[in-house]
Amino acid sequence: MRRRAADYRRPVRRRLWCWIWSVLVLFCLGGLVLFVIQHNHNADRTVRFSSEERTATFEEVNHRVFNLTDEIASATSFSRQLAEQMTLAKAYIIIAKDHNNLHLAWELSSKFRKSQLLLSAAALRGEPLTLEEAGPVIKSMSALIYKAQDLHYDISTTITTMQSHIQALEERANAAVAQNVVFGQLTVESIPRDIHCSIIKLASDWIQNPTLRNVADELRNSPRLVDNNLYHFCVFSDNLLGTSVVVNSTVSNADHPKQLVFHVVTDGVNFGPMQAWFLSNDFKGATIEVQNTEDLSWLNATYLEASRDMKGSSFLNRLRFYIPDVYPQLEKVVLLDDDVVVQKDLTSLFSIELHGNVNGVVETCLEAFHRYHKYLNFSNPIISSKLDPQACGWAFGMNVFDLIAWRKANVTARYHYWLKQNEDRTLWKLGILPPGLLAFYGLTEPLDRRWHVQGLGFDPNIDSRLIESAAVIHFNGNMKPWIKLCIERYKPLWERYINMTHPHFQECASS
Ligand SMILES: *[C@@H]1O[C@H](CO)[C@@H](O)[C@H](O)[C@H]1NC(C)=O
Ligand SMILES: *[C@@H]1O[C@H](CO)[C@@H](O)[C@H](O)[C@H]1NC(C)=O
Ligand SMILES: *[C@@H]1O[C@H](CO)[C@@H](O)[C@H](O)[C@H]1NC(C)=O
Ligand SMILES: *[C@@H]1O[C@H](CO)[C@@H](O)[C@H](O)[C@H]1NC(C)=O
Ligand SMILES: *[C@@H]1O[C@H](CO)[C@@H](O)[C@H](O)[C@H]1NC(C)=O
Ligand SMILES: CC(=O)N[C@H]1CO[C@H](CO)[C@@H](O)[C@@H]1O
Repeated sequence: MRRRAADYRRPVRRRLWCWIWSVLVLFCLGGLVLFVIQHNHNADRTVRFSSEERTATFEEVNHRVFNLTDEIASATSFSRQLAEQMTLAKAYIIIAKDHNNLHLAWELSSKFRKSQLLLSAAALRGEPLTLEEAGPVIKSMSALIYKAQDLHYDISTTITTMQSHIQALEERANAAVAQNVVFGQLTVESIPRDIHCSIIKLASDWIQNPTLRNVADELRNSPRLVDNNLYHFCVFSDNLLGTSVVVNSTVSNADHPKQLVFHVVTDGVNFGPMQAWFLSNDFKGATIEVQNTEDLSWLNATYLEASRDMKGSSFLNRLRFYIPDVYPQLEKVVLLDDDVVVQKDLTSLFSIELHGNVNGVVETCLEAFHRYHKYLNFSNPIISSKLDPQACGWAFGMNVFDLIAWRKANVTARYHYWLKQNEDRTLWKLGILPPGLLAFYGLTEPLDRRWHVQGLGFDPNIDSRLIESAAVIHFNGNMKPWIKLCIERYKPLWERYINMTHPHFQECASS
């Protein structure tokens, strides 16, 4: 009986291995493609440098990178064997941690680091790894991987972990591309010149046209802005095109656009142009209020002081933690980021039961990666004593906020509390998501995934049916639809909501 059982299991194991290896091969190919893309960026950069700047050192570095690429692609090289093992080891580190097998995870990590060191040493000196160097590491890593495999982790864990691992790597590769000099240049170059030109024309419209300003003044006192029978949306942004697409796509897909109210807050530079744009275009009768951060002076020294240490996130970004203060009469709002496109009527969001929670949001932990421990330092007792490291993460972009529950739970005070705890930056480093995860902890209601589909700014392989079924798609990531370096497949989804035949765009394009 026992033998039969063992015989029966073996083909399953073999299939698992086949599967793992095929994922691995695919993954390596993908990695290679990314590597080559990166390399091409480097090459691009070389071309952009003037001949004086093109020093020997620079060429040398590029040259070495190229040779390492070849080396890893070679079927017989030790670097390649090591790189493949590292991928597998990485996946098993995650699985082992998920199963609380910390010792195994630790052993694998230490071998992983050793391999990294070997590879980087080889890259630095520009020569392939030798059998003497690589042999012992490859052997001991094989033993560990065999041990991990022997612990019978089920196939579906392996599949999902591998997938999310690949996704996370892609994310990181894209981030690396973004930090690239080339990317910086592209971003600046590709905020198209004619858009700059149009924004200036809109600013002068605002200054020169008293009718526009009168209409805006009237709107400021409109009872619709505080009417809780209407549907209220907030957009805080300095990006005119992005904000216009958010508003236009929302009204274009609404069953009753006249019942929608948009509360846009922007900075001093964009205030005039946004006013002029929203007043002189047709948004199907929706109410659109534009405010200037400079006029939110009551968000006074106390509050600004509390978020003073939030380096790297602008005032507009942080404003989301003060929504009940900015709109004291409102009871429920939907917050939309300026890089989303709305594809369905959103009014039913407002009637979803939040069960007393403050924040209705789509969670992101379908992938094993996006849990709280990924964002926050759980070595710190302030965090680990109060939060569950496995709690599911989420992302800003489309949030339903119950402002009554918010005020009752003092979420803004919680936000201030966590900022204060993080004065020495040991809880998290950057961004508004970590303090958001903390401030809304235990006050979050998960929504159906189709309300908010993310990743259009970094993941080129999102399922078309998922995108089609999404109420809101989010271009989070670096490849925004308004820049040259965007993902072509998704660009039309955004572009169709901006009317480029506006006279200013026409004049600016031809000038
Ligand atoms: C700052 O604003 C808060 C909330 O609006 C208010 O309670 C407080 O009195 C203000 N402080 C100052 C110094 O104006
Ligand atoms: C919210 O904060 C106020 C003032 O800081 C405090 O009086 C009140 O008890 C707090 N409420 C809760 C539920 O923590
Ligand atoms: C995490 O918190 C611990 C305990 O406060 C601290 O020693 C460590 O430096 C923190 N890690 C980071 C990366 O800040
Ligand atoms: C709004 O989107 C529609 C497509 O649904 C487009 O025809 C129209 O030109 C857009 N309006 C503006 C002001 O961009
Ligand atoms: C686009 O803008 C032009 C000029 O403002 C306007 O005449 C036209 O009707 C708009 N088209 C759509 C589809 O909104
Ligand atoms: C494997 C490989 O392409 N190696 C290259 C490393 O750099 C030298 C010098 O340019 C080339 O001759 C090699 O072909």
